[in-house]
Amino acid sequence: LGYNLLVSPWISPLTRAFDFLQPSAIAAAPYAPHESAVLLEVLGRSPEKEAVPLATVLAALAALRGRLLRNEAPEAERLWEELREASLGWRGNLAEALAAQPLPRLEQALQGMDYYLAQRQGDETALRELLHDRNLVVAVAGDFKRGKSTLINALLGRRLLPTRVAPATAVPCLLHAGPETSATVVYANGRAPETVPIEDLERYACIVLPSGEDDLAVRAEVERISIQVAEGLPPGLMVIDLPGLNEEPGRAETAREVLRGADAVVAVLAANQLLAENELQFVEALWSQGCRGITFAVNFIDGLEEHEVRTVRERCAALLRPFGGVLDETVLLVSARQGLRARLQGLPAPESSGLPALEAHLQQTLVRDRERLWQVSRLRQVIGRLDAREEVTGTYAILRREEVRSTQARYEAIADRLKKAHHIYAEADLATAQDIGMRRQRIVDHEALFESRWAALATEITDHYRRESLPWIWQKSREWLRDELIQAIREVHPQVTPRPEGYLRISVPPGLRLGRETLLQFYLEEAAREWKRFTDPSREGRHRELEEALAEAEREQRRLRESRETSWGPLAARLETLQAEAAAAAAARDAGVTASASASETLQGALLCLQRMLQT
Ligand SMILES: Nc1nc2c(ncn2[C@@H]2O[C@H](COP(=O)(O)OP(=O)(O)O)[C@@H](O)[C@H]2O)c(=O)[nH]1
Ligand SMILES: [Mg+2]
Repeated sequence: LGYNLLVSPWISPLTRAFDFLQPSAIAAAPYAPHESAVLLEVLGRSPEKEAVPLATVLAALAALRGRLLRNEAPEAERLWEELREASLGWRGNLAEALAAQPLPRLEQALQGMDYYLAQRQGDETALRELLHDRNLVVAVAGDFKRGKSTLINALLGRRLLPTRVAPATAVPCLLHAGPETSATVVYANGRAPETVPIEDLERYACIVLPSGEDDLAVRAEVERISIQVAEGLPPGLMVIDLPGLNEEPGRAETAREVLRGADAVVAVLAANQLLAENELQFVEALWSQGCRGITFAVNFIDGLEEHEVRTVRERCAALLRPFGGVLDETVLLVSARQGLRARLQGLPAPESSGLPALEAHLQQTLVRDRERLWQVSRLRQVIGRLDAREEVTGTYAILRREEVRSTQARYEAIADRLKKAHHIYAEADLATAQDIGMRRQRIVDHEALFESRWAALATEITDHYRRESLPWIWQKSREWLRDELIQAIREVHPQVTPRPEGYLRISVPPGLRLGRETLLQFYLEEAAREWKRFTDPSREGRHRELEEALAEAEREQRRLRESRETSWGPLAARLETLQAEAAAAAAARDAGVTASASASETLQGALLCLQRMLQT
């Protein structure tokens, strides 16, 4: 840029970012060689005394920020913030660097910039419009009731804009020269603009007073008012009367938005309330955005005594010096009311109103130096907007990255809980299944015990009756059978009641001629009956008990499964939505990173383009 600066405020964040990127990114193939060259040039100089061209540092910043954003490490984000902080003041430096250029170079730079923007992918029409619209935009700004509207009226020599004791201007009023004086209301909701009689301006431009409620509906949708002025305004000048900056937040924001697009600013202050906290902030903000054509009109001097005027002059000189304020050059003491009064009577504004001096100054800066003012301002605005875009998109991408991280963390936490729960459930399932199996087995064993004992007894009986002699069968076997039976019953059912010793009955066979087999059958049936009589109740009772225990275990298993469904279901569903959320966040992050990378590239390219155009 032909303008050098000390790099000290930027050197340490640059070094840190550069060091951070060294291993991962610098070696990577797509790293543009000139970025390394630029950075090495910056870093190779001593921060104390050596200077580097501004655009070089800015291009390095843009490049580094872009790279940091694409880096996933958390440090990259901190460094991004640091670089952002470090480069905050550069727009002012840029404005001064540009102001030092000869006019033909500035013109060349504008054309080069326009060409560059036309080549960029994406629609840069809004930015290019800034380079094509040759109007010089002058914003008249300040807190409410500083006499902004009155001052414009005084300069025009007529009561055109409404003024009031209460805050009056609610929407920006754009004044420009035209064949006749008229006003066009532009609506915010897409309604067609409407030309209204200039006398009715107050109805559209003013803040509603409690009495005028019917106007509210109309005014809420008014975005701005475009006013053609037949006399008193040089062509190519767009003067904007703004709502107060300390007003209702919506209107104040509108005013600030307009200010960002202003090529020159007339800051209206009040001599009797010089530079309140927020006024100082607004001036500082303008200055740091690189706005340089600031004229300070210190109004309301008509109410001051001679010695008070002296004090005001001294204070103005001291307070406004950091913002290019030079007494009687860019800082002018005026009485808008006095000037307006004289002019309304057809008289010239008196010297004491300060208006002639203010006019002379405006004539110089806004008319004679307008070309330079406009060119510097538009180049600065284009770069400023590209820089703002880089920051906004970068911050957006960082926030989305954060979002991806937090949804992923939540996803993992829930997935982990589900995994653990799965383990616990599996173990519990196994245990219940084992328990149920065991209970089933118990029933089987229980039945088997009775059956096998009976089978053993029956075999024993059969063996005996076939082996022993018939007399033994006739005389002894009944006793023998009785003992065997009691023993078998006691084996399967030790606490049997009534006691079989007393109550067990085996009948005597009916006929003497019965053969061995028939006797066997007879005693078997007798034994079977008594066996059943003594063992069935206990066998069945125990069987029922075991069945009930099994049923209870099965019920418990069902209960477990159901309760699991209720806790597992929502968790699994949450996991699914989180998965979708994480995917959406990742998509937003990717889009953000792409947009930001492209914004970084555009800014970097614009700065390099500026540097080239101004060096040739
Ligand atoms: N005494 C005096 N009053 C003024 C001066 N300039 C404006 N006023 C009054 O201050 C009030 C607010 O003025 P206005 O132009 O509406 O202020 P704005 O809100 O900044 O546009 C009106 O009543 C004006 O008449 C001035 O230089 N001296
Ligand atoms: Mg006003």
